[in-house]
Amino acid sequence: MISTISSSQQAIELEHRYGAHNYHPLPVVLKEGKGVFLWDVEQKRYYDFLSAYSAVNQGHCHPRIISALQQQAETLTLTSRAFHNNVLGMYEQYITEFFKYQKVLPINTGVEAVETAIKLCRKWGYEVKGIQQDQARIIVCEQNFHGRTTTIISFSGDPDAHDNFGPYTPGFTVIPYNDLEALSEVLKDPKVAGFLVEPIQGEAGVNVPDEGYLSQAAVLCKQQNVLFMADEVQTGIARTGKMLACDHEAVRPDILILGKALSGGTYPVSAVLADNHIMDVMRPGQHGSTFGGNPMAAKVAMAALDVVRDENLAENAAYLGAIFRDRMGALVESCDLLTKVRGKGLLNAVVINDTPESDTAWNICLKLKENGLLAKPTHGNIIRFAPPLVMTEEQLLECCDIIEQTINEMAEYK
Ligand code: IF1
Repeated sequence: MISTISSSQQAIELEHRYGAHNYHPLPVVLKEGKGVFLWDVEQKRYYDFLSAYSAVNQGHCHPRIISALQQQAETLTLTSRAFHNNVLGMYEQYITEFFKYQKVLPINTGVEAVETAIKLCRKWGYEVKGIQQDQARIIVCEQNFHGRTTTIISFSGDPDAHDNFGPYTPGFTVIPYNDLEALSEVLKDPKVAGFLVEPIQGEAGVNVPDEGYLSQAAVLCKQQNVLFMADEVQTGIARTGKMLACDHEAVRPDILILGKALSGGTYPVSAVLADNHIMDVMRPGQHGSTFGGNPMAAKVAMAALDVVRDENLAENAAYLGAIFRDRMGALVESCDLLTKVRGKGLLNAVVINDTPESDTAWNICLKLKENGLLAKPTHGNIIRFAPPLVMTEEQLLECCDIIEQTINEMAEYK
């Protein structure tokens, strides 16, 4: 029985031998994180440009969040919802006032929050909108990513996420993203209960929709008495330069889905927020989970949101994101290895001038790792760049230098 890991290679071999092969990680073994930095087993330091897919917006091991975690961990970790506890109500008031909704349903992972939103939407469809039983439809977009449970992958267009997991959950209609005509058309069906959409499609490669798409989609939904459900699991909590990506267009979703950075990456915490006329269709015994709303999650989430507000992380993300896109835009112009940079705030991606099947993006990430920066391709030829939002301007400029140096090195030998 191994008691300590003495090399990265040893750790990778153990994972290969004893762990399911459901991931293909970059060959780096991390053992410590602090702020924007990660250290591997051999003590090499890296800038983190993935932030655990935007779960670590507040930086690794933020002291205020860790302290909240530690204090609650020594006091009371879990009661289940069979009983009340002295933290949950305080948290529910905190988060509903923070995001200006009447109610919250606390849950754990992002996909559980999306599943919760789907159940809430369908139930509202039957009990409030009056849709015929088991006929409710929910509109989703091509190239979506909303998690990996069987219902969610039922409407995924990604063969890796979707294939050979059938039979699939019915009741979803897939339309093109960023296409208001297609949305307007499908909303004519009175059986439609909701529209589930990412304000920016993260996994699809940081697909930013046209200005006005979200606001006009919300208007179309309102006109047809359809719930607008924003999956802000990845785009929320200040990542895109506003507290919510929907804030860029002053859209207030009927159902707001949060996760990831809701805990600052310290604990699985997710939430679904809505007003009473929607949330009150959920009654005792109709939904929940063992850990949903536990006191640890509640304390950690309040600390994590305090940090986002007190450290002005949305403003910082907006400011640094503009600098990043300027620098990458200049790099795109100066070399033929890159074709585009896109994003909002500190959720950005660079498109590599090669086919999605090529391993160029992967090789660039390997080179970035050598140069002290960790990033990972999304689909094939797109590299997502998403550092923690606590990064300083000086650190961001240094990271731009690293990326430029790496691209120039790669361009030379391509
Ligand atoms: C993995 C992707 C990102 C999400 C949105 C819900 C969820 C996610 C918009 C579900 C989760 C994670 C899942 C993680 C990698 C990462 C990811 F590459 F898978 F697609 F970020 F883009 N809605 N995204 O992005 O939340 O249940 O995971 O807490 O599966 O490897 P979760």
